[in-house]
Amino acid sequence: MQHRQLKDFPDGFLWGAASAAYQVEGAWNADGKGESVWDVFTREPGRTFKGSNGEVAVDHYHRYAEDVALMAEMGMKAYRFSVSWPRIFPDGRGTPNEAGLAFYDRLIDALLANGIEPVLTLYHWDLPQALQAEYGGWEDRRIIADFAHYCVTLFQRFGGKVKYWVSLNEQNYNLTNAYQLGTHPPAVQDRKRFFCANHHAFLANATMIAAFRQHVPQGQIGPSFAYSPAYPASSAPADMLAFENAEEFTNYWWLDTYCFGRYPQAALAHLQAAGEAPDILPGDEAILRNGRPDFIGVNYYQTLTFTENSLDGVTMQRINTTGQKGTTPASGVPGLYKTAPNPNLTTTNWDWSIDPTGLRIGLRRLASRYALPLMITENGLGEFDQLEHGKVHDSYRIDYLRSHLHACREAITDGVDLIGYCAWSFTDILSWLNGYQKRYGFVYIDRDETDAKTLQRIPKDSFYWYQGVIANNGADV
Ligand code: BGP
Repeated sequence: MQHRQLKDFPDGFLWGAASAAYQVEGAWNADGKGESVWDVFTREPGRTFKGSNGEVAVDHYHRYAEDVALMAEMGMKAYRFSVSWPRIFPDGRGTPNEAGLAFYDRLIDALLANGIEPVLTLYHWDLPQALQAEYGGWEDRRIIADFAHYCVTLFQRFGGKVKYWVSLNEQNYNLTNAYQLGTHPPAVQDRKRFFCANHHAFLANATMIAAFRQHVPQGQIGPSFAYSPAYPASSAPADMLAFENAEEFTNYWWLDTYCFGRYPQAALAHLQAAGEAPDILPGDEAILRNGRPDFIGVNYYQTLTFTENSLDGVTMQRINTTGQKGTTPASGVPGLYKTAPNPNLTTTNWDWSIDPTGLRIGLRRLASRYALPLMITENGLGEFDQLEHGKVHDSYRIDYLRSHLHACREAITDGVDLIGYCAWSFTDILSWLNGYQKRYGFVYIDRDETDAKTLQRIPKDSFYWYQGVIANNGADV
């Protein structure tokens, strides 16, 4: 579809940027905060790049006022951040920690005072360690009530001033790493346990959305999904089938369940035959159907291309966490699909394909299938940046963001109801497994894996570029 003229971004479009508590806040044990699973996991040798962790991160907990002032200078209209569950409930449940709630009050109030819409993520992976230790976190149905209690506490406290809420961030990516690859806590590799934990996360998500309707009736809520639209490696029927398998198992397994309240049929039948399906109890389907979101949050970085994979073929492989280009092996599920290179696309140094058209394709697929508004809750380029004479000339990041924003505009012209765009990330932050060398921010942070240095904030070239984009509502992208 080629357009002679593109539509403008709508009035009130949420031009933003995003972060997550563990990746920016630091202050890991300040003011009564409890431990999260990440506080414990990163202390174990060999888990993260050079043993990096979020104990200090970029010290946003203490420097949030300076960071919000920079957001205001940039003209940002929205800031997506997450609340740290163990900062509110050090033991996962019980009586809330007032000092933790007060921090987010200060942050939200500072955003609102600067005309920046807060977009609050309820869960970005930092589960209270107490709940992991007590009953295995997402593997036990007790998590559903504890998560609801935590969320309702936030609804009651912030519901009057926060309109946009993100329920679970990248349930698909986080739990795949946690229970299939063994690369996020609790570092398990077991498909049955994976689908079980994932089912509980769906139930927790839907239960909490039902509570949201009671407590924040004017608000909007949706999950953030790590969305890599699938391509077939060729038009050979075997590749097309592998592509269909990948779409069902890597995308629709989550999106259909969030939006339709049911699992995709072929994937469920396959798992039942393999003895890997989750236990679906009477009443679960009604809970899931009651949790339809108001919008879908889209975290888009890349498309993935798939080809057939024999029954004794490759299994799931770890991602590249070094930035050494070309070191990512094919990864897949035997008998279903495996990844293949796409010769039409270039990649980043971490082997993530760069594909703005894939974003347009993905937005259209979601809009057509689910008929919901979409918000891009993450999109960005992780790269090595160089600080030279106090400046960072990140023209490659500007190119990446501009081309993806252009794809957004094309999707809007195609009829997609896109309400916002949150670039990942505002400042440089800790990358979960990649340390501090894989930078995403508009604002450079003076620190590395081994030394927290000055933590000085230095706007990059992309900061001033995005400032201009926002000022003219994207008319030039
Ligand atoms: C998403 C996460 C973010 C962020 C981003 C970049 O999966 O929601 O928290 O980390 O990806 O990923 P990475 O840091 O691995 O490059």
